[in-house]
Amino acid sequence: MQQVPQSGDLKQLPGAGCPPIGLYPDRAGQWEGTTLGWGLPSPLSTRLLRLDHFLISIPTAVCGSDSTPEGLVGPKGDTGETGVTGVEGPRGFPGTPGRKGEPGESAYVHRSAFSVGLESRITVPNVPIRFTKIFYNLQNHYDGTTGKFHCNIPGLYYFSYHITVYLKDVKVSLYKKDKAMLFTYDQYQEKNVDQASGSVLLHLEVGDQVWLQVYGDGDSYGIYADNVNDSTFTGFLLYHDTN
Ligand SMILES: [Ca+2]
Repeated sequence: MQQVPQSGDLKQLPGAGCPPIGLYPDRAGQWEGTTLGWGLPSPLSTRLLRLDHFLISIPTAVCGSDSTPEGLVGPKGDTGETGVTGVEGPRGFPGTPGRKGEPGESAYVHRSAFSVGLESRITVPNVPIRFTKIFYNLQNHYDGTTGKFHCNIPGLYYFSYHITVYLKDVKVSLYKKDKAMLFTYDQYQEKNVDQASGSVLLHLEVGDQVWLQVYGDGDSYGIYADNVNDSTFTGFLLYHDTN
């Protein structure tokens, strides 16, 4: 049988670090909670009084481990305003060096170029024209004895020729591996000097040969040559093959 508390009884509720809370029975013999001046704020006192009998059954709600009574969880509040951007922090330490990179392409520079001129008149058709005036042929990929360029580096090549035409028509073909790739035909005008030219990009493999020669069996030997008026033949490697 539960003992009816008497007015003036003082009970201490359990709880670590909990300040004592006095419980007084009211006149009806019911427990009524209030603080006894142990430093708890006045709103808490009011709250406890309002809880009335409920205090006895849940003493931990009155006095938790942090000595603060816990109420029911309220609804989540609104999101607060964004705070002011903080002050920039101090500069960090240098990072560790990265890994060594992969080996690059060979530094070897692929070079192949020639530029030659005509020194003597052409008299025979359908054979390579021999340009014997050498403007540039450092790699010796052009052979002045045959008039042919020999490919030593596979890749894309640019070829061009500029021909002075005098007294007769000119029919010239640029050959690659015994096949005519370009045809240039110029009709000579009486009492005049004409020009004929051609250029092309060709992909060559090692061993391929490129040259110029007069085509047809007609009277087409008008390619002019002397010491000052040059008919020229030029070629150079534009890109070498990478695979
Ligand atoms: Ca003409």
